[in-house]
Formats: sequence, structure tokens, C-alpha cells
Amino acid sequence: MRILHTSDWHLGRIFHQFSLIDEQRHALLQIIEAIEVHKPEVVIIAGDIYDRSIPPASAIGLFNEFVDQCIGTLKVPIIAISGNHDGAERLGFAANQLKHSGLHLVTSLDQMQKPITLADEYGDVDFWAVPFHDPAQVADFTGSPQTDFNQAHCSLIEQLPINKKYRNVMISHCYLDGANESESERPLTIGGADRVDWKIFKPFCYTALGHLHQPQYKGQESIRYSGSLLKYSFSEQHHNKSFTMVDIGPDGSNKITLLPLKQRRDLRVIRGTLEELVNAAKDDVNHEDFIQAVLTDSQALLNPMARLREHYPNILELKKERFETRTGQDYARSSEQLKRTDLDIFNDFFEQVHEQKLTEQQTKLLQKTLAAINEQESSS
Ligand SMILES: [Mn+2]
Repeated sequence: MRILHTSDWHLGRIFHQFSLIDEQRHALLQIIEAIEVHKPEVVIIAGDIYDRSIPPASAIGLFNEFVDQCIGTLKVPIIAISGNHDGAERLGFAANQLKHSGLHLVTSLDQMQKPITLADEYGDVDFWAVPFHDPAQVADFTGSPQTDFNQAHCSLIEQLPINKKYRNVMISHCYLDGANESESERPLTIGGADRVDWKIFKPFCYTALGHLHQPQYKGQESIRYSGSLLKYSFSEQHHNKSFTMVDIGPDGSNKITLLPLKQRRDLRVIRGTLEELVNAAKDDVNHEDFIQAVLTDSQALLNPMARLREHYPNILELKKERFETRTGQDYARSSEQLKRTDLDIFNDFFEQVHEQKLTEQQTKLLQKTLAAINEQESSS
């Protein structure tokens, strides 16, 4: 049984006010080409088909194009589950009817009680598709309280009528404990209660996961995230995006091949002074890429974004490194910080911008100025 496993398409994603729909179409065409070449028996989409619960018309149109090509033209069925970005009820529209034409949309816990069974020359393969769910939904469904995602996921899987005579494939949208995250995944909950133990997937001959955007496996090679369709944050600049081809043998063993996804325009971070970046840009053949520029200049700059945009028309974000250095330290909120005088605070600012302390003369001048302001404020 040959499977193509993909996930986290996020169709309709707007990235820094820029619609990625053309990049997404470019990537989906590569998947269609792979279906033509490799002739899988099923395509799995492990959640986050859309970026939002009410996707833009262009995103629905693009998914429609894919479904027409995959099921209509190439006659390959699709099994898809809802992810945390999808609106499950909307995505599940007409699911009971659509499955007869090969589009299996599993978006509710009721639906997942029955496997989707496909056969190859060695017999049946049962696909168990678990749509994204939170502990409260599972508690409602099972009638017993669920403290966290791990417990909820375990309870769901334990009560499935799995027949071990067949080969069983699991499809789920969840966060495996210890796996690598990126900045573009929306947290499922605050504080780590969203983590699921990979060991609950051990009984399955393959587990097709969605949610984390970096292609990776956890625990064993058959428990795997395909990764997202595109790079959806600058933290993913070094990811190699791909989708996964899995061949399941007669005994349930599997062979895994990663099929790379080429990005139409890459997404990357460049770093240096404005002059350095502008000079380097002249020889940059990939100037149409999506760019985040991190400027290391210490002095004020005139219109840096406009200057960079002359060379990089798709520059999306500009950061000034010198103003970023204290972030993450929760500096402003510390009680130490609250005790600091105006002079201390100005001194910090000056040091951060100029990399040197105020001279004695500057300090005196500043003290005088601050005193004058205070006096003015108290007398007014
Ligand atoms: Mn996602």
C-alpha cells in the first residue's frame, strides 16, 4: 500500500500582509505531479488544510482544484482530518456523501469510530483518522473527565475497535512530546498540557501526523510529521520542506521516502549593516525571495525599508538588532527595573545605542536637564 502523507497546508495564509496563495498553488502542483509519477493508493492530509476556520474563497478554490485533480482526474482517494486551524464543522460539510466519491473528510469524534478501509493485493488496511480535539471535547464524547491532551488522546485510541488482523494506520493532528516546534504553529494550550506521548502510536504500522511544521519523526521512524507545505515563519528558514511517501508491506513494515517541496520564492533572513546588505543585494540572484532583514547599524537610518525594497521587492520585515538585545529578559517588568531612576534608564538607552557610557560631562548636563523638567512639572 503506497501512501502520500502531507499536512499543514494552511491555505489562505497571509504572511506579513502578503497572500501566499500563489506559493501554495506552486507547492500543490508538485504534489499532483508526484501523484502522477508515484501512483499512491491514497493521499493523507493530516490537518490544517486551511489557515482559519473561515477561509478566504481563494483558499477554498485552491483546495477544490486539488480535489478535482487528485480524485477526479487521477482517481486517488484523499483522507483528510481537521487540524486546530480548521473549522471542523465547516470542513466536514457533506462528508457522508463525499466519501462515496473518494473524499474522506473526518472532522468529528463520531466519524472516527469507524476506520476507512482500503485494500491492496495483500489485504485490507484500516485507516484511523483522529481529527484535532481538545480534552473538553473528548470528555464530552467519552463521558469521563480528561485532564490533558495525552490522557484525552489515549482514551480515544483505547476505545477504537481496532482489528489487529489488519494493518492499521493512524492519522492525527497533535503535538508529540519532545518534538521540534517552529514559530508558525499556534499553541494548543498554554503550559505544555498539549503534549502527547509518542508511545501511544506504537501499535500502528504507520502514524501520519500533522501540527508541527518541520518534517520529523519521534520515537520510531514510522511515527512521523510530514511538515508543512511551505515555510510559514522566518524561524523555518533552514527547514527543507517535503511530503512523505510510505510503502507499507504485507507484514506492516514500511519504507519511507521524503519527496522535497521546492518553494517558489524562498523565505530567508539576511543580516548586516544597511550598506552591507544593499551592496550584497546587487549580486543576489534570488532577490525575489521573502526577506527578513536584521540591521546591525548603530546609528539612525533614513528609510532603510525603502532602500532595501529597491533590491528586494518582497522584503517583509525589518528588525534592528540593537533594539532587540534585551527582549526575552523580561527586563522592563523586573522589580529591579522599577527602582531605577530616569538617569539610569537614559544611561541604559544611551549605552545600548552607542555602545558606550555617558561621559561625566554628559551625565552632568542630563542631570541638570532632568532637574529642570522635574521642577517645571512640580510647579505646573
Ligand atoms: Mn499547522
